[in-house]
Amino acid sequence: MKCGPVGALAASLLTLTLAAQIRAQPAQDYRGRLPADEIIYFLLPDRFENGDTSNDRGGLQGGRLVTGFDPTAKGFYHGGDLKGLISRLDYIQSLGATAVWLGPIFKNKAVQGAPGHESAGYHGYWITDFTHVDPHFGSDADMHALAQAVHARGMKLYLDIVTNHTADVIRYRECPESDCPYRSRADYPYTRRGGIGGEPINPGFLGDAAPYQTAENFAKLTRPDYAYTPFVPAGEEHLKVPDWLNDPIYYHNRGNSTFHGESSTMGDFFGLDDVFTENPRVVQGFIDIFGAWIDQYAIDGFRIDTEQHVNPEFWQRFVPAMQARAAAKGIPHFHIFGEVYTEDFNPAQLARHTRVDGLPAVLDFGFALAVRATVAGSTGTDRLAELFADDALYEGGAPAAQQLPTFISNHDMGRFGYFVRKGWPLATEDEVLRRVTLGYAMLMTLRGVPVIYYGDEQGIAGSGGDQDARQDMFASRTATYNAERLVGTPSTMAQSKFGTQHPLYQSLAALAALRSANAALRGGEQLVRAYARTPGIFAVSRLRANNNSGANNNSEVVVAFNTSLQAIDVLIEVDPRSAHFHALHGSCAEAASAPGSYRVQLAALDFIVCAGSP
Ligand SMILES: [Ca+2]
Ligand SMILES: [Ca+2]
Ligand SMILES: [Ca+2]
Repeated sequence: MKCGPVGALAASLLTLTLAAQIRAQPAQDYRGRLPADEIIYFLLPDRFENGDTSNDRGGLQGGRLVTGFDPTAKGFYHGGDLKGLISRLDYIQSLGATAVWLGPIFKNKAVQGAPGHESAGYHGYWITDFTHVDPHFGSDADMHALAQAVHARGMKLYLDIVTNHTADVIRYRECPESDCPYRSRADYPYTRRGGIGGEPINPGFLGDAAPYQTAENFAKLTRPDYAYTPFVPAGEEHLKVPDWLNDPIYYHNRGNSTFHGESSTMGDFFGLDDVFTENPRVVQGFIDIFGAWIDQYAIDGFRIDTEQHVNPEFWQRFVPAMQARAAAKGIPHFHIFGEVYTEDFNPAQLARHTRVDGLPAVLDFGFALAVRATVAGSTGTDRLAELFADDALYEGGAPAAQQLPTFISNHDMGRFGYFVRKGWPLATEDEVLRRVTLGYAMLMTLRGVPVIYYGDEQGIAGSGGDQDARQDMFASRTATYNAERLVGTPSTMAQSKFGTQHPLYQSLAALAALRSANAALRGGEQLVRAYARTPGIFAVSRLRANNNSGANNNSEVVVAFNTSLQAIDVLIEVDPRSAHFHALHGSCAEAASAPGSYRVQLAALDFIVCAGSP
């Protein structure tokens, strides 16, 4: 019945050998890897490692409401920076990650919010200067050093970018508290000031619809006061960089989004200034901004924040421009994946953004919810089968779904350990650890590009989403974090957490090594082999993609999971040519039971990875 961590410990020697081999590869090899070959490690620079205490206040003088620095408050800067990250790249690479997805590092408005409700831009999503690194995180020179260090290891660097909004700088005369309700295009047309009874303005402007997104039409939009009267507060007239971003004409100025209807793309995200992304001047502005980051730092890909709040035509121009910019820089497989955050994460809604917007990939929220339902909940494994059947919806179909970044924890929803404890409140700590291990086993072996959320490998679970899922890897001074119970260790959040002995670190490293060594697990076609209406068996075959992999790679790799608390003993269908099997993880039957049939025996919450051969 022993499973997970013990098996992983046995595999850890193999892991370290493979990790050393991966590190020994010539660094330029990384450029040849496809997006699906990567294992992504997602971290928030403020919360990862503090390599330089002299930048903790971002060069600002004063209290926390000026500098944004308060390591005791979860909504403020804690001191992490790029130098700290550079010092921990060995830790990340030893885990088996091949790419780092860095939370936004652009200069932010340090503190925002109404009196008594202030918080800081530690998360990086309140950008004022799109062209420089936030001084809390270091300097542009530190960014160069980071990009160089990552690439020298043969790893890739993905930036988290925002084009939907900037920091909250613009205010409206009608409601200075930033709580203005959304005013629609019908009620407040562009051609009247403050509603249909108002004075005529912007004569000849035909609006923002796709056929009219031309420089000629937008030259007629000269007044931004059709819905509200926007203004930039005194002293902040040139806060944003590049300077064109300071002109209210380049914003929608229609009040706060309700996240429904037209306000989804035109409304302010909780007061954050919503950019007029239909205007070709704005499109070119963002192409220039983010193209320069590719040019200067040889960035390998972008994660796009709040993607669904920007009009499709913007992406139809922006995405090819970024791919061309990267290709010109010698980066052939630049990856772009959008955050499409919807109410139920229906794959149809996610896939729409690959078909209409032309995004190469979106973050697979559907995967996160399916694993949560089946492993942190008690939904039948048919939930997973349904998810993968819908891969047909993505532009390019199932092969394109191979490059969707998958995850089970993130900075907004929360960590998988939290969901397990919430879903199984009576579970023993051993069961919680097994469930988190099983969830990560699915992430590392099923189709998609695995994204490991920093700190999960140390057993960080947290108490919720957002600020409650953004803990410090360095010794925390935040009381709520320090009161948390970690999974799989008696350590506390008050200690630095960069050891490599945690059972989840060991399991993840073993799985990462397995994935990196096996082409079928990275980009192989996935056939769902077995599932049930109840918790229990879920099995797939990964079939090796046609490539020039070594002779000892098998054509079929069977991966089987048991999501139930009972042992299972079942037959699953396999390729009739797979007569023999050897174990890549766990205990695998050595031969098929008959051509096309394979016996799977699994302890509670266990999994196996078995490579077939003729
Ligand atoms: Ca620092
Ligand atoms: Ca605003
Ligand atoms: Ca928008």
